[in-house]
Amino acid sequence: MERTLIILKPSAVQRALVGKVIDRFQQKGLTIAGIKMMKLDEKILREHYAHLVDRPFFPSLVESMTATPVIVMCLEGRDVVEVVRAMTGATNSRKAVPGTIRGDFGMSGQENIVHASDSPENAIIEINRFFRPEEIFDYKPITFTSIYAPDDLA
Ligand code: IDP
Ligand code: MG
Repeated sequence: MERTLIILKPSAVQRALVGKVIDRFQQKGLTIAGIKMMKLDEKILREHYAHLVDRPFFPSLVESMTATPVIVMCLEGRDVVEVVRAMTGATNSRKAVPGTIRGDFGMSGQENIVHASDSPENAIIEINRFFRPEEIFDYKPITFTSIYAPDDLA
């Protein structure tokens, strides 16, 4: 089953939105395969945001992402990368559609509550960046057959 990497950013931690955001993913029917709190540093952020290191806002992004510990999660589900990106909404929270996490909880481009992997290939790289193999758990919740019909899994 496909997996994706989520970060509940310092904007979620500071504003006490951690439970609400996790609740959305669980209500959707996604499985938590891994979850922990960690403090990010500039080294890991230079890897994780390699596509942004030359942008003028990068120092501000590093400061923001290191302001508090974050919650990193590995979520599992059919097409989970695409499903979670749709739930997350546009990067700029002011442009994110209501009903999405950023659209409902944010007002900022930078302070946008949540990170989600943008492709299955990047999800694998990002999960390995933030989790050790033994921190990811392989299990099937008892609700599985009520979340998916056989043709969802074909
Ligand atoms: P994404 O998080 O929606 O995938 P990316 O373009 O990968 O968006 O950017 C990563 C993060 O960098 C964003 O979530 C946001 O926190 C920050 N960011 C992106 N563009 C800007 C900007 O123009 N100003 C300030 N922060 C930005
Ligand atoms: Mg991105």
